[in-house]
Amino acid sequence: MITDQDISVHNEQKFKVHSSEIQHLETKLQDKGFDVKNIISDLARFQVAIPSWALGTGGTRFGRFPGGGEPTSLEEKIADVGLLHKLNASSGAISLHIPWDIPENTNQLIALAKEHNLAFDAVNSNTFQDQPNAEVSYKFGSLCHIDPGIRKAAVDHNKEVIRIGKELDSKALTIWLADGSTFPGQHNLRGALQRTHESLASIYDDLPEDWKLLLEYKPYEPNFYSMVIPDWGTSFLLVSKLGEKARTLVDLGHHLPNTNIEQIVAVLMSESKLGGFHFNDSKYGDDDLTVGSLKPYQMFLIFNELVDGMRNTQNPEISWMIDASHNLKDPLEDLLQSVEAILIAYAQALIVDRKSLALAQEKNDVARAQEILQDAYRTDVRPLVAAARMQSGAALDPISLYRSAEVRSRLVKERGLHAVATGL
Ligand code: PSV
Ligand code: MN
Ligand code: MN
Repeated sequence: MITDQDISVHNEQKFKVHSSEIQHLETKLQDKGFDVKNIISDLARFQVAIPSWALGTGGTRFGRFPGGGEPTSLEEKIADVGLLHKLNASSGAISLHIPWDIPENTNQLIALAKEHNLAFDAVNSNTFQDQPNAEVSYKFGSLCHIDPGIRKAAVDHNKEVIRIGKELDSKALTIWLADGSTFPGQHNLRGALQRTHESLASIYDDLPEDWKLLLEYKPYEPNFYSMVIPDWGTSFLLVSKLGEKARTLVDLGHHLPNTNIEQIVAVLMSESKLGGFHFNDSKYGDDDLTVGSLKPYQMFLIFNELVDGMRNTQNPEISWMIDASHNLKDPLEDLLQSVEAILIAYAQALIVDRKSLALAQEKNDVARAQEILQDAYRTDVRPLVAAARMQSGAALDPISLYRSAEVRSRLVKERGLHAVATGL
Protein backbone atom coordinates (compact mmCIF):
# COMPACT_ATOMS: atom_id res chain seq x y z
CA MET A 1 0.00 0.00 0.00
CA ILE A 2 2.85 2.38 0.82
CA THR A 3 6.00 2.26 -1.31
CA ASP A 4 9.53 3.57 -0.72
CA GLN A 5 8.75 6.10 -3.41
CA ASP A 6 5.67 7.35 -1.49
CA ILE A 7 7.83 7.76 1.59
CA SER A 8 10.58 9.69 -0.15
CA VAL A 9 8.11 12.03 -1.85
CA HIS A 10 6.40 12.60 1.52
CA ASN A 11 9.71 13.17 3.30
CA GLU A 12 10.87 15.63 0.67
CA GLN A 13 7.72 17.66 1.21
CA LYS A 14 8.17 17.69 4.98
CA PHE A 15 11.93 17.99 5.09
CA LYS A 16 12.35 21.79 5.11
CA VAL A 17 10.31 22.35 8.24
CA HIS A 18 11.70 19.22 9.88
CA SER A 19 15.29 20.21 9.29
CA SER A 20 14.85 23.63 10.86
CA GLU A 21 13.10 22.05 13.86
CA ILE A 22 15.76 19.42 14.41
CA GLN A 23 18.59 21.96 14.05
CA HIS A 24 17.01 24.15 16.70
CA LEU A 25 16.61 21.18 19.07
CA GLU A 26 20.10 19.91 18.34
CA THR A 27 21.62 23.24 19.38
CA LYS A 28 19.63 23.21 22.59
CA LEU A 29 20.51 19.62 23.46
CA GLN A 30 24.17 19.88 22.49
CA ASP A 31 24.43 22.84 24.80
CA LYS A 32 23.25 20.55 27.60
CA GLY A 33 25.85 17.93 26.71
CA PHE A 34 23.65 15.43 24.89
CA ASP A 35 24.79 13.53 21.82
CA VAL A 36 21.79 13.88 19.53
CA LYS A 37 23.03 11.17 17.15
CA ASN A 38 23.02 8.63 19.99
CA ILE A 39 19.54 9.65 21.07
CA ILE A 40 18.24 9.28 17.53
CA SER A 41 19.87 5.83 17.23
CA ASP A 42 18.33 4.69 20.53
CA LEU A 43 14.94 5.81 19.26
CA ALA A 44 15.42 4.15 15.89
CA ARG A 45 16.25 0.82 17.58
CA PHE A 46 13.17 0.85 19.80
CA GLN A 47 10.52 -1.60 18.59
CA VAL A 48 7.00 -1.95 19.96
CA ALA A 49 4.99 -5.06 19.13
CA ILE A 50 1.47 -4.65 17.77
CA PRO A 51 -1.25 -6.94 19.13
CA SER A 52 -3.17 -8.75 16.42
CA TRP A 53 -6.41 -7.97 18.27
CA ALA A 54 -5.97 -4.19 18.01
CA LEU A 55 -6.20 -4.10 14.22
CA GLY A 56 -9.99 -4.06 14.31
CA THR A 57 -12.31 -1.77 16.23
CA GLY A 58 -12.47 -2.97 19.82
CA GLY A 59 -15.97 -2.10 20.84
CA THR A 60 -17.42 -2.24 24.30
CA ARG A 61 -19.96 -4.68 25.65
CA PHE A 62 -22.61 -2.22 24.50
CA GLY A 63 -21.71 -2.29 20.86
CA ARG A 64 -19.16 -2.23 18.15
CA PHE A 65 -18.88 0.14 15.22
CA PRO A 66 -16.45 -1.29 12.67
CA GLY A 67 -15.26 1.17 10.06
CA GLY A 68 -14.64 -1.38 7.31
CA GLY A 69 -11.59 -2.90 5.67
CA GLU A 70 -10.54 -4.73 8.83
CA PRO A 71 -8.26 -7.76 8.51
CA THR A 72 -10.16 -11.05 8.63
CA SER A 73 -7.23 -13.46 8.34
CA LEU A 74 -3.87 -13.74 10.00
CA GLU A 75 -2.27 -12.90 6.66
CA GLU A 76 -4.20 -9.62 6.51
CA LYS A 77 -3.28 -8.84 10.12
CA ILE A 78 0.39 -9.31 9.24
CA ALA A 79 -0.10 -7.06 6.22
CA ASP A 80 -1.61 -4.34 8.46
CA VAL A 81 1.27 -4.49 10.94
CA GLY A 82 3.65 -4.48 7.97
CA LEU A 83 1.99 -1.30 6.80
CA LEU A 84 2.44 0.34 10.21
CA HIS A 85 6.07 -0.74 10.27
CA LYS A 86 6.62 0.64 6.80
CA LEU A 87 5.25 3.99 7.94
CA ASN A 88 7.06 4.27 11.28
CA ALA A 89 9.85 1.63 11.32
CA SER A 90 9.05 1.08 15.01
CA SER A 91 6.39 -1.63 14.86
CA GLY A 92 8.54 -4.55 13.80
CA ALA A 93 6.64 -7.35 15.53
CA ILE A 94 3.16 -8.81 15.85
CA SER A 95 1.81 -10.48 18.97
CA LEU A 96 -0.71 -13.27 18.45
CA HIS A 97 -3.56 -14.30 20.72
CA ILE A 98 -4.48 -17.99 20.49
CA PRO A 99 -7.10 -19.11 19.46
CA TRP A 100 -8.25 -15.73 18.12
CA ASP A 101 -5.37 -16.28 15.72
CA ILE A 102 -4.93 -19.76 14.35
CA PRO A 103 -1.79 -20.06 12.28
CA GLU A 104 -2.49 -22.60 9.58
CA ASN A 105 0.43 -22.62 7.20
CA THR A 106 3.24 -21.51 9.51
CA ASN A 107 5.96 -21.56 6.84
CA GLN A 108 3.89 -19.25 4.69
CA LEU A 109 3.22 -16.94 7.64
CA ILE A 110 6.90 -16.78 8.51
CA ALA A 111 7.74 -15.93 4.90
CA LEU A 112 5.03 -13.26 4.82
CA ALA A 113 6.23 -11.74 8.09
CA LYS A 114 9.76 -11.68 6.73
CA GLU A 115 8.58 -9.85 3.62
CA HIS A 116 7.25 -7.15 5.93
CA ASN A 117 10.37 -7.22 8.17
CA LEU A 118 8.29 -8.44 11.08
CA ALA A 119 9.05 -10.83 13.92
CA PHE A 120 6.54 -12.75 16.04
CA ASP A 121 6.47 -11.28 19.51
CA ALA A 122 5.02 -12.92 22.63
CA VAL A 123 2.19 -15.40 22.03
CA ASN A 124 -0.80 -14.97 24.33
CA SER A 125 -2.94 -17.77 25.71
CA ASN A 126 -6.66 -17.43 26.25
CA THR A 127 -8.34 -19.29 29.09
CA PHE A 128 -10.78 -16.49 29.82
CA GLN A 129 -13.36 -17.43 27.19
CA ASP A 130 -15.01 -20.69 26.24
CA GLN A 131 -14.43 -21.51 22.60
CA PRO A 132 -17.21 -23.06 20.48
CA ASN A 133 -17.26 -26.85 20.99
CA ALA A 134 -14.85 -26.65 23.92
CA GLU A 135 -14.93 -29.73 26.13
CA VAL A 136 -14.47 -27.77 29.34
CA SER A 137 -15.76 -24.44 30.61
CA TYR A 138 -13.69 -21.71 32.20
CA LYS A 139 -16.75 -20.12 33.77
CA PHE A 140 -15.32 -20.74 37.26
CA GLY A 141 -11.67 -20.25 36.41
CA SER A 142 -8.88 -21.96 34.54
CA LEU A 143 -5.45 -22.42 36.14
CA CYS A 144 -7.05 -21.99 39.59
CA HIS A 145 -10.07 -24.21 38.94
CA ILE A 146 -11.15 -26.56 41.71
CA ASP A 147 -11.53 -29.37 39.13
CA PRO A 148 -8.13 -30.88 38.21
CA GLY A 149 -9.47 -31.84 34.75
CA ILE A 150 -10.23 -28.21 33.91
CA ARG A 151 -6.87 -27.07 35.29
CA LYS A 152 -5.20 -29.65 33.07
CA ALA A 153 -7.11 -28.41 29.99
CA ALA A 154 -5.96 -24.85 30.72
CA VAL A 155 -2.37 -25.97 31.26
CA ASP A 156 -2.50 -27.99 28.03
CA HIS A 157 -3.80 -24.98 26.14
CA ASN A 158 -0.81 -22.93 27.32
CA LYS A 159 1.52 -25.73 26.25
CA GLU A 160 -0.15 -25.75 22.85
CA VAL A 161 0.40 -21.98 22.61
CA ILE A 162 4.10 -22.52 23.35
CA ARG A 163 4.23 -25.17 20.62
CA ILE A 164 2.67 -22.77 18.09
CA GLY A 165 4.99 -19.98 19.23
CA LYS A 166 8.02 -22.19 18.76
CA GLU A 167 7.03 -22.80 15.15
CA LEU A 168 6.85 -19.05 14.58
CA ASP A 169 10.11 -18.38 16.42
CA SER A 170 8.35 -16.39 19.09
CA LYS A 171 10.32 -16.16 22.35
CA ALA A 172 7.73 -15.48 25.03
CA LEU A 173 4.40 -16.63 26.39
CA THR A 174 2.17 -14.00 27.98
CA ILE A 175 -0.43 -15.22 30.45
CA TRP A 176 -3.29 -13.12 31.68
CA LEU A 177 -5.82 -14.88 33.87
CA ALA A 178 -9.39 -13.81 34.38
CA ASP A 179 -9.44 -16.26 37.32
CA GLY A 180 -10.98 -14.97 40.50
CA SER A 181 -14.22 -14.80 42.42
CA THR A 182 -17.09 -12.38 42.23
CA PHE A 183 -18.65 -13.04 45.62
CA PRO A 184 -17.09 -13.48 49.05
CA GLY A 185 -16.99 -17.13 50.00
CA GLN A 186 -16.85 -18.31 46.39
CA HIS A 187 -13.12 -19.11 46.65
CA ASN A 188 -10.78 -20.28 49.29
CA LEU A 189 -8.34 -17.46 48.48
CA ARG A 190 -5.20 -19.36 49.52
CA GLY A 191 -6.35 -22.50 47.72
CA ALA A 192 -6.96 -20.62 44.46
CA LEU A 193 -3.48 -19.06 44.58
CA GLN A 194 -1.84 -22.40 45.41
CA ARG A 195 -3.55 -24.19 42.52
CA THR A 196 -2.63 -21.36 40.14
CA HIS A 197 1.00 -21.66 41.19
CA GLU A 198 0.98 -25.42 40.55
CA SER A 199 -0.58 -24.96 37.10
CA LEU A 200 1.91 -22.23 36.19
CA ALA A 201 4.79 -24.44 37.32
CA SER A 202 3.61 -27.15 34.96
CA ILE A 203 3.49 -24.64 32.06
CA TYR A 204 6.90 -23.29 33.04
CA ASP A 205 8.32 -26.84 32.78
CA ASP A 206 7.46 -26.75 29.09
CA LEU A 207 9.09 -23.39 28.39
CA PRO A 208 12.09 -23.58 26.04
CA GLU A 209 15.42 -22.39 27.47
CA ASP A 210 15.50 -19.15 25.47
CA TRP A 211 11.87 -18.21 26.24
CA LYS A 212 10.25 -15.95 28.83
CA LEU A 213 7.00 -16.45 30.67
CA LEU A 214 5.34 -13.06 31.17
CA LEU A 215 2.71 -12.93 33.88
CA GLU A 216 0.13 -10.13 33.95
CA TYR A 217 -1.88 -8.96 36.95
CA LYS A 218 -5.14 -7.05 37.18
CA PRO A 219 -7.10 -5.88 40.25
CA TYR A 220 -10.60 -6.53 38.95
CA GLU A 221 -12.64 -7.46 35.86
CA PRO A 222 -14.10 -9.83 34.92
CA ASN A 223 -14.19 -10.88 38.57
CA PHE A 224 -15.22 -8.20 41.02
CA TYR A 225 -14.47 -9.56 44.47
CA SER A 226 -11.04 -11.15 44.07
CA MET A 227 -8.65 -11.79 41.21
CA VAL A 228 -6.18 -14.59 41.82
CA ILE A 229 -3.34 -12.35 40.55
CA PRO A 230 -4.61 -8.89 41.47
CA ASP A 231 -1.39 -6.91 41.70
CA TRP A 232 2.30 -6.72 40.84
CA GLY A 233 3.22 -8.17 44.23
CA THR A 234 1.30 -11.39 43.59
CA SER A 235 2.69 -11.66 40.06
CA PHE A 236 6.18 -11.02 41.46
CA LEU A 237 5.68 -13.71 44.09
CA LEU A 238 4.63 -16.25 41.47
CA VAL A 239 7.34 -15.45 38.92
CA SER A 240 9.96 -15.55 41.67
CA LYS A 241 8.80 -19.02 42.67
CA LEU A 242 8.67 -20.21 39.06
CA GLY A 243 12.25 -19.34 38.12
CA GLU A 244 14.58 -17.13 36.14
CA LYS A 245 12.62 -17.22 32.87
CA ALA A 246 9.39 -16.01 34.49
CA ARG A 247 8.84 -12.27 34.85
CA THR A 248 6.09 -9.79 35.57
CA LEU A 249 4.33 -7.92 32.78
CA VAL A 250 2.99 -4.46 33.57
CA ASP A 251 -0.19 -3.52 31.71
CA LEU A 252 -0.75 0.18 32.34
CA GLY A 253 -4.52 -0.27 32.59
CA HIS A 254 -4.30 -2.91 35.31
CA HIS A 255 -3.99 -0.66 38.34
CA LEU A 256 -6.35 1.02 40.74
CA PRO A 257 -6.65 4.79 40.14
CA ASN A 258 -3.62 6.85 41.20
CA THR A 259 -1.29 3.88 41.60
CA ASN A 260 2.33 4.93 41.26
CA ILE A 261 3.19 2.72 38.28
CA GLU A 262 6.67 4.16 37.84
CA GLN A 263 7.53 3.00 41.33
CA ILE A 264 6.34 -0.53 40.49
CA VAL A 265 8.65 -0.39 37.45
CA ALA A 266 11.56 0.68 39.63
CA VAL A 267 10.98 -2.09 42.19
CA LEU A 268 10.59 -4.82 39.58
CA MET A 269 13.69 -3.69 37.70
CA SER A 270 15.76 -3.64 40.85
CA GLU A 271 14.86 -7.33 41.23
CA SER A 272 15.44 -8.08 37.50
CA LYS A 273 11.82 -9.17 37.19
CA LEU A 274 10.31 -6.66 34.80
CA GLY A 275 9.60 -8.78 31.74
CA GLY A 276 7.22 -6.83 29.59
CA PHE A 277 4.82 -3.98 29.07
CA HIS A 278 1.34 -3.55 27.71
CA PHE A 279 0.99 0.11 26.84
CA ASN A 280 -2.36 1.88 26.82
CA ASP A 281 -3.99 4.79 28.63
CA SER A 282 -7.02 5.12 30.83
CA LYS A 283 -9.04 7.44 32.98
CA TYR A 284 -11.03 4.97 35.06
CA GLY A 285 -9.91 1.37 34.75
CA ASP A 286 -8.72 -0.92 32.00
CA ASP A 287 -9.97 1.55 29.40
CA ASP A 288 -7.39 0.47 26.78
CA LEU A 289 -7.29 3.94 25.23
CA THR A 290 -4.57 5.31 22.95
CA VAL A 291 -1.21 5.61 24.70
CA GLY A 292 -0.51 9.16 25.84
CA SER A 293 -4.05 10.37 25.19
CA LEU A 294 -4.79 11.06 28.86
CA LYS A 295 -1.69 10.86 31.04
CA PRO A 296 1.38 11.69 28.99
CA TYR A 297 3.26 12.91 32.09
CA GLN A 298 2.80 9.53 33.74
CA MET A 299 4.17 7.90 30.58
CA PHE A 300 7.23 10.12 30.80
CA LEU A 301 7.76 9.31 34.49
CA ILE A 302 7.50 5.59 33.68
CA PHE A 303 10.09 5.93 30.92
CA ASN A 304 12.26 7.95 33.23
CA GLU A 305 12.43 4.89 35.53
CA LEU A 306 12.83 2.53 32.59
CA VAL A 307 15.80 4.44 31.18
CA ASP A 308 17.40 4.66 34.60
CA GLY A 309 16.74 0.95 35.21
CA MET A 310 18.02 -0.10 31.78
CA ARG A 311 21.29 1.69 32.53
CA ASN A 312 21.74 0.80 36.18
CA THR A 313 20.16 -2.59 36.85
CA GLN A 314 20.68 -6.14 35.61
CA ASN A 315 17.05 -6.35 34.44
CA PRO A 316 17.02 -8.38 31.19
CA GLU A 317 15.63 -7.00 27.95
CA ILE A 318 11.98 -5.99 28.19
CA SER A 319 9.21 -6.93 25.73
CA TRP A 320 7.34 -3.82 24.64
CA MET A 321 3.81 -4.16 23.42
CA ILE A 322 0.67 -2.10 22.90
CA ASP A 323 -2.56 -3.43 24.38
CA ALA A 324 -5.11 -0.85 23.35
CA SER A 325 -8.12 -0.89 21.13
CA HIS A 326 -11.42 0.90 21.13
CA ASN A 327 -14.51 1.86 19.33
CA LEU A 328 -14.09 5.20 17.65
CA LYS A 329 -10.91 5.78 15.68
CA ASP A 330 -9.45 4.02 12.68
CA PRO A 331 -7.45 1.26 14.44
CA LEU A 332 -4.36 1.84 12.29
CA GLU A 333 -4.29 5.58 12.95
CA ASP A 334 -4.83 4.83 16.61
CA LEU A 335 -1.85 2.45 16.68
CA LEU A 336 0.36 4.98 14.90
CA GLN A 337 -0.59 7.49 17.60
CA SER A 338 0.20 4.99 20.35
CA VAL A 339 3.63 4.12 18.97
CA GLU A 340 4.42 7.82 18.55
CA ALA A 341 3.39 8.52 22.17
CA ILE A 342 5.65 5.72 23.44
CA LEU A 343 8.61 7.05 21.49
CA ILE A 344 7.95 10.61 22.66
CA ALA A 345 7.99 9.46 26.30
CA TYR A 346 11.18 7.50 25.65
CA ALA A 347 12.84 10.50 23.97
CA GLN A 348 11.86 12.77 26.84
CA ALA A 349 13.38 10.30 29.29
CA LEU A 350 16.57 10.16 27.24
CA ILE A 351 17.07 13.90 27.63
CA VAL A 352 16.75 14.00 31.41
CA ASP A 353 19.88 15.56 32.83
CA ARG A 354 20.62 12.62 35.12
CA LYS A 355 23.84 13.95 36.60
CA SER A 356 22.16 17.15 37.75
CA LEU A 357 19.18 15.15 38.96
CA ALA A 358 21.39 12.92 41.12
CA LEU A 359 23.06 16.03 42.52
CA ALA A 360 19.72 17.65 43.33
CA GLN A 361 18.62 14.43 45.03
CA GLU A 362 21.81 14.33 47.06
CA LYS A 363 21.17 17.87 48.26
CA ASN A 364 17.48 17.24 48.86
CA ASP A 365 16.85 20.08 46.42
CA VAL A 366 13.28 19.13 45.65
CA ALA A 367 12.41 22.13 43.49
CA ARG A 368 15.51 21.66 41.34
CA ALA A 369 14.75 17.95 40.87
CA GLN A 370 11.26 18.83 39.65
CA GLU A 371 12.68 21.52 37.33
CA ILE A 372 15.06 18.99 35.79
CA LEU A 373 12.35 16.43 35.10
CA GLN A 374 9.91 18.97 33.75
CA ASP A 375 12.52 20.60 31.58
CA ALA A 376 12.87 17.28 29.75
CA TYR A 377 9.12 16.66 29.68
CA ARG A 378 8.35 20.12 28.33
CA THR A 379 10.84 19.88 25.51
CA ASP A 380 9.17 19.21 22.20
CA VAL A 381 11.03 16.02 21.23
CA ARG A 382 8.88 15.18 18.21
CA PRO A 383 11.64 16.20 15.77
CA LEU A 384 13.92 13.56 17.36
CA VAL A 385 11.30 10.86 16.88
CA ALA A 386 10.71 11.99 13.29
CA ALA A 387 14.48 12.03 12.63
CA ALA A 388 14.75 8.45 13.94
CA ARG A 389 11.99 7.40 11.57
CA MET A 390 13.57 9.12 8.60
CA GLN A 391 16.94 7.54 9.41
CA SER A 392 15.25 4.13 9.23
CA GLY A 393 13.62 4.89 5.89
CA ALA A 394 10.16 5.59 7.30
CA ALA A 395 7.88 8.61 7.11
CA LEU A 396 8.48 11.91 8.88
CA ASP A 397 4.78 12.15 9.60
CA PRO A 398 3.20 8.66 9.36
CA ILE A 399 -0.43 9.64 9.95
CA SER A 400 -0.41 12.38 7.37
CA LEU A 401 1.05 9.98 4.79
CA TYR A 402 -1.49 7.31 5.81
CA ARG A 403 -4.25 9.82 5.20
CA SER A 404 -2.95 11.33 2.00
CA ALA A 405 -2.41 7.84 0.57
CA GLU A 406 -6.06 7.08 1.45
CA VAL A 407 -5.06 3.76 2.95
CA ARG A 408 -8.32 3.07 4.77
CA SER A 409 -10.53 3.59 1.75
CA ARG A 410 -8.22 1.35 -0.29
CA LEU A 411 -8.49 -1.33 2.40
CA VAL A 412 -12.28 -1.00 2.39
CA LYS A 413 -12.29 -1.40 -1.37
CA GLU A 414 -10.03 -4.45 -1.16
CA ARG A 415 -11.56 -6.21 1.86
CA GLY A 416 -15.07 -4.83 1.96
CA LEU A 417 -17.05 -2.49 4.14
CA HIS A 418 -18.22 -5.33 6.33
CA ALA A 419 -14.87 -6.99 6.92
CA VAL A 420 -14.61 -7.22 10.71
CA ALA A 421 -11.55 -8.51 12.54
CA THR A 422 -11.76 -11.38 15.00
CA GLY A 423 -10.86 -10.74 18.61
CA LEU A 424 -12.58 -9.17 21.56
C1 PSV B 1 -6.71 -8.30 29.94
O1 PSV B 1 -7.42 -7.16 30.30
C2 PSV B 1 -5.68 -8.01 28.86
O2 PSV B 1 -4.97 -6.85 29.16
C3 PSV B 1 -4.76 -9.18 28.63
O3 PSV B 1 -3.51 -8.76 28.19
C4 PSV B 1 -5.47 -9.92 27.58
O4 PSV B 1 -4.76 -10.95 27.00
C5 PSV B 1 -5.83 -8.77 26.68
O5 PSV B 1 -6.28 -7.78 27.62
C6 PSV B 1 -6.82 -9.06 25.68
O6 PSV B 1 -7.25 -7.87 25.10
MN1 MN C 1 -2.86 -6.69 28.68
MN1 MN D 1 -6.28 -5.30 29.99
